[in-house]
Amino acid sequence: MTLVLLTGAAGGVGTMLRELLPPYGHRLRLADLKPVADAPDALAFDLADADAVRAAVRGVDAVVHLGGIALEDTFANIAHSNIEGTYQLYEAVRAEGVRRVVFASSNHAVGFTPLHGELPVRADVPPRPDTYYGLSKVFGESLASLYADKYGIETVSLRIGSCFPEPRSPRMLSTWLSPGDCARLVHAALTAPGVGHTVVNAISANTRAWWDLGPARALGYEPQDDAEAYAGRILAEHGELDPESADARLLGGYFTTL
Ligand code: NAI
Ligand code: 15L
Repeated sequence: MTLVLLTGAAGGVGTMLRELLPPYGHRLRLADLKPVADAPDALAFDLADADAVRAAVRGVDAVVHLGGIALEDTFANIAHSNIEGTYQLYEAVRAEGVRRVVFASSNHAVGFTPLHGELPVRADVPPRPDTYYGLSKVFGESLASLYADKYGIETVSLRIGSCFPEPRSPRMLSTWLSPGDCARLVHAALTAPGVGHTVVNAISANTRAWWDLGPARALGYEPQDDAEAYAGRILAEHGELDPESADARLLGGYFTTL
């Protein structure tokens, strides 16, 4: 049984993982800026508050770091929650001797990667952020690399596609990460030996996938779901992807136009 700090526990992914991670043997300490529904013991603090972050991290075996702004925003807001917040998290982890972080990165760290090049897109493509939000994920991945090399703190950075209960658009038929596969991948990232800093693409076994899952599978991830099960309904509602649209041409889709 490991004790894991889950930041961003009030959010969409946090709410799903709260239910799905404990059966894998992980005990959770929940944290968010906002109150967490039905969890009176959850910690409430801003990730940029160094003392609060350090107290939250004390005594845990690992951190699943979901907290932060999850869409495009002003640079000031992104800098506060995602850049300062992630820095404070890693400083606390270093000071308290925590060995492992699973970092919720995003496809938007590489969102300007074209989809007309070599497919599937590998996890070692160069950074090509599509927003200030994506830029903050590049920062998070680089911070994880620095703390792995300098202090031996291990991180798996998950470049998540689209993690929702069901895919919501034609693009998500390629980018969906189901809740169950998210939990499988986070568990693999928490337990695989010797990860140093590893970046993996994080989607389900989608028939229309654009992303290579080799590095995720090397951690022991075996996805069970495929967005294709929803294709009939999604395509009847929205039609096929327009090949000229940003969603069809670039990995980050419409974020590249924001
Ligand atoms: P969300 O917006 O539902 O949850 C994020 C949580 O972080 C919120 O509950 C919010 O209160 C908290 N938060 C924001 N700023 C904070 C701060 N300064 N201090 C403390 N807590 C703060 O987002 P979601 O969808 O659950 O995503 C979770 C993580 O996964 C995010 O880091 C997001 O960037 C990443 N991700 C999510 C994807 C998805 O499809 N849901 C895709 C790619 C990445
Ligand atoms: C993300 O990084 C966002 O947090 C999420 O809300 C989705 O929009 C997702 O990417 C996506 O690309 O679908």
